[in-house]
Amino acid sequence: MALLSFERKYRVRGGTLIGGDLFDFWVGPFYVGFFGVTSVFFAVLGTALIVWGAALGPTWNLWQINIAPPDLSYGLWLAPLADGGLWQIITLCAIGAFVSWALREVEICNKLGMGYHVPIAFGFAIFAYVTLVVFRPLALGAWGHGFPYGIMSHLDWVSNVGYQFLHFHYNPAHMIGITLFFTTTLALAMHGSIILSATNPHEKGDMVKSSEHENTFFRDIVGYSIGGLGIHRLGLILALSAVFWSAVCIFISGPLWTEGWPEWWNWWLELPIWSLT
Ligand code: UQ1
Repeated sequence: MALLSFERKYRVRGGTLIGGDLFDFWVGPFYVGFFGVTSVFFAVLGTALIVWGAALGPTWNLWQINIAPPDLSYGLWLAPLADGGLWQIITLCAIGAFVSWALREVEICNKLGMGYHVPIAFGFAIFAYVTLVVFRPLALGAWGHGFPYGIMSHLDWVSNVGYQFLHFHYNPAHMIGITLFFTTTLALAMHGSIILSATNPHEKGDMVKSSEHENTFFRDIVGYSIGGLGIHRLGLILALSAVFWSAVCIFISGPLWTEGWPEWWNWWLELPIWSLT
């Protein structure tokens, strides 16, 4: 089979970041690697600690289980396990698992001789998570500023932090983030639909259309085609920018700005040009 013979070609040792040949093998379709082992280790330990935290809590209702960070009074210290300490270790496990997964992606890229676009993209997601549970709590001086691990509780956290700044939609970085998220879905909707429309014939037996048809469609409709490779570059930069500005919008809320976000726009009213007489 073509796929299998290709896979045999790249299923060779090498490309690992540390440990040489240690765990440099596959189990079924999965590459293991040193970071596959650390991924599973952190994921299993973190999940077990979540179950432990749930057992300490008042409910097994999946929607209501909540593992909260320490009280603000603990500052940046370690907290007792039942009082936010579990949240702290679970956070370490999550970061350990996410970073291990990204490094396993890097090793697979090395084996295939490919660029690092996938691990870099995943790195942006990790960066956003770490901003929420490490960078911002560090900047505010307490782990208690991290978000709680629970389905409803993390939604409540988002809502509460939003209202703490009166109206989060006035946060300029939030505006940029939302715009980028919407533009990302626009780009993927356009891309997915143009590829399917070029692939699916009008009539049974019609030829599949070429990339020139895709170019021509966009030139006809908007006067410009970004091209088959270009749309993927655009999609990646849009998606990564959306994640980046989301991290910025929450990080500046508190460490850099403590009033309501609507007030931030007073800089406009306070421009000296309005008071010229
Ligand atoms: C596009 O121009 C293009 O090149 C042919 C694609 O590749 C298949 C696309 O998927 C899309 C969506 C476009 C249109 C994008 C712009 C920015 C005009």
